[in-house]
Amino acid sequence: MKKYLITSALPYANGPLHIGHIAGVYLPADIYTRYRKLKGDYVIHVCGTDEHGVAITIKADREGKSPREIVDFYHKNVKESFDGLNICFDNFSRTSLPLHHKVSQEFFLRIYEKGYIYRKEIEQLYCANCNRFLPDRYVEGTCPFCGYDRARGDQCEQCGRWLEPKELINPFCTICGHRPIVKTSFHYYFKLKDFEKPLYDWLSSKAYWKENVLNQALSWVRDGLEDRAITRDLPWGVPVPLEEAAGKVLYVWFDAPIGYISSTIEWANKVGKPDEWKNFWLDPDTKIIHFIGKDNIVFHTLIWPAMLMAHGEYTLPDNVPANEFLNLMGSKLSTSRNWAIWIPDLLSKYPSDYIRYGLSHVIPETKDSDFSFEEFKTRINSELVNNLGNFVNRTLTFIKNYIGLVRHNLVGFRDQDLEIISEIENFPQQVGNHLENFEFRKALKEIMAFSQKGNQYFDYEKPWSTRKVDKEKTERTLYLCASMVKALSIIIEPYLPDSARRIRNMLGFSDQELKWEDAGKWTFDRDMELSKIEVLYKKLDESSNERVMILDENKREERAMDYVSYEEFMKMDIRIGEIVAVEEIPGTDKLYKLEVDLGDHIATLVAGIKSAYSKEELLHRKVPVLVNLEPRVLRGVTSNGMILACDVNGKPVLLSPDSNVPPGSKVK
Ligand code: B3M
Ligand code: ZN
Repeated sequence: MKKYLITSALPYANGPLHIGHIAGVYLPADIYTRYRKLKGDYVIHVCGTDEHGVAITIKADREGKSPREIVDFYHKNVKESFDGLNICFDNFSRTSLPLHHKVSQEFFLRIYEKGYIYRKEIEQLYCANCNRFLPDRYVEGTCPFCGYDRARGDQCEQCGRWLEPKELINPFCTICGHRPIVKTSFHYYFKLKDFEKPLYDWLSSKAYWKENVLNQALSWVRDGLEDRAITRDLPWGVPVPLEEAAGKVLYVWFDAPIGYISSTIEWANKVGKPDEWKNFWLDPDTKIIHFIGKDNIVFHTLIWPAMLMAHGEYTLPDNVPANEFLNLMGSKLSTSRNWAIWIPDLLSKYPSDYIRYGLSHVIPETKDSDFSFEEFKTRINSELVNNLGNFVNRTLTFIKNYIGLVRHNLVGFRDQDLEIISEIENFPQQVGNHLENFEFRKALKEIMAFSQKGNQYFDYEKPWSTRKVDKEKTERTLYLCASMVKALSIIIEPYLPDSARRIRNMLGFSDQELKWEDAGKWTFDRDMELSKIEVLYKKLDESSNERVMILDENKREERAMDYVSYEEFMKMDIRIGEIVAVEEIPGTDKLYKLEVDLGDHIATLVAGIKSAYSKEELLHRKVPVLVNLEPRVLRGVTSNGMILACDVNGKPVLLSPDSNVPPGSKVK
C-alpha cells in the first residue's frame, strides 16, 4: 500500500481565509487527499494555523490586542471556514501549542549540535522612533534584486527571494515610516550555504515536479545560497532553547514547517498510536506532498529541505505542487489593498459544494487565474444545475417513477450500450491520471464531459417514449444511466463531497461502501432500491448584485469581532428630517441648535456642524436623524436625537436622500 503524507501550508492566524487561499492551496490538497483515500492508499492530511511571526504581532499592534487574542480568534475563524467548505484534515493543529514548541526546539538543538547553526554578531535595523528592532515585515524597502519598492525585510513579494532587512535599499519602518538606524545584536545563523550542492543534486532528481516550481528552485540554487539568521528579537514565538539567547525566538519560517511534523505527532497521539507519526516521517518511502502557493516556494524547496537534510532523520518532500495566484476580476487579490472575497461571507450565501465547484475551475495550476461572480454563477447554473444535477435527477426520478428499482441481473445490452459501458470502465482511470499529475481543472472537465454524455445518451434513448412500447430496452437504458450516476457519485467526491454522499444515498449505497475503482464497474451486484429523490442543485439568480461580498479587510474584522444583530440594528429609529430652523448657541463656535421636522413632530437637536456649514446651507436640508437616541443636555439645550453625517478627518459631511423623500421616512 502506498503511503502519503499530505500537508497544506499553515495559514497565518491573522485574518479570515479568502478565495485565493482556498483555490491555491487547500482545495487542491483536499481533492488530492480525498482521491488518494478513495483509491485505498494510506493517507493523512495535516495542517494547522501558523501563529508566530510578525504577521501576527503587527496585526496585534494594529488592533491593540495581544498576539494570543489574535491567534485564538483567527484559529477558530479559519477552522470554521475549513469545516464549512468540507476541507478535511486528519489533524488541524496550532504552532503555539507546547508540543510544537518542544518539537521545534529539539529540531533546532539537533542541528545546532551537529554544527549547522552558529552565533553571529550583526548590525540590525532598528527604529529609534518606535524603540524596537525591525525584523521581517516591520521594515520595507526596495528589493536589491528586482527593484520592487515594497519588498519586506524577509522576502520580496515580487521576485520571491529570501532577503535580510539590511539588504533593502531605502528601508523604512512600517509602523511609523521613519528611516531605521543600525544597531548591533546577535543571532543564530543556519548554514544554508553548506547545502547548495546537496540541494542541487536533490532537485535534479525531481524532473517530475511542476515546471514553474522546479525551475524557480534550481535557478536560486544556481545563483548561490547564503547562510541566514533563523532567530529574531521578538517577544512572541518559540523561544530559542539556549540560555545565552534569552528574549530571542525562532524565525517563523524556521518553526512553521516543523509544524508539519508536530501536527503529525499530534494526530498520532489523538488516534491512540503515539508512534505512528514515525511511520510517515522516518520512512523514506512515504510520499510527503506539500501543497502551497507560489510565494512559499523558496521555503519549501530550499530552506525546509536543507533543514531536513541538516537534521538527518526525516524524510524529504516527494513533491511540492505549488500553485500560482488567483486574481479577482482582473486584479491581484490583496488583503492589504482590501481586494478579496472572504470565505465566511461566501459560506453565508452558497452551499459548500457550489463554492468548491466554482473555485475548482479557477485553481491557478499553471498560471494566474481569475475569479468573477458572473462566471461563478454561470458555471453553477449551466454546469452543476443543467448538466450534472439534471442528469442525476432525471435518471433517478425516472427509475423511481416508472421502473421502481435497478435490477441487478439485467441482460441483453446492445451496440450503443457497449459504447457507454466502455466510457464507464475508462472513467476512473482517465480522471485519476489527471489527479495524479495535479491537473485538477482537466480532471473536473472530464467529469463534466462524462455527465454530459449521460444526458446525451438519455436524450438519444428517449426512455419517456420507449417505456410505453419496449419495457426491456427502457430498463437497460436506465440501468446504464444509473451505473453512470453511481460512477459519478464516486468520482465527484473529491470535488463535491456533499453531492457525492447525497447521490450515493439516493441510489441506496451506504457512505463508505464504494471505492474509486468501483466507479468503473458498470454492473450492480444487488437490486438497488432508491430512497427519496431530492433535487441536487438550485439555480442561482444571475442578476443579483454581489458587490457586498467584496469587503474591506478591516470592516470584515470589525464584523467578525463585533457583530451587531439585525434586531439590535432595528432598535435604532433613523428617519429623514427636514431642518426648519437654525439658531446659534451662545458661547460655542461648534454647535447649532436645530429644529427638525420629523413628519409627526418637530424635534430640537444640538449638532456639532457649525464649523462646516452656514445657517443658510442648513435651512431646509433633509438629513438622516437617529430619533430615539437618549436625550442629552448640551450647553443648556436638550438634544433629542442626532444628525447622521460622515466624519471625514474630523470634518462633518452631511448626507442627503437621493430623491424627494417626505420628512419622517424611515431609514433601514
Ligand atoms: N504561514 C505563509 C503563508 O500563509 C505561511 C505558510 C507556512 S507553511 C509552513 O503564506
Ligand atoms: Zn518606527
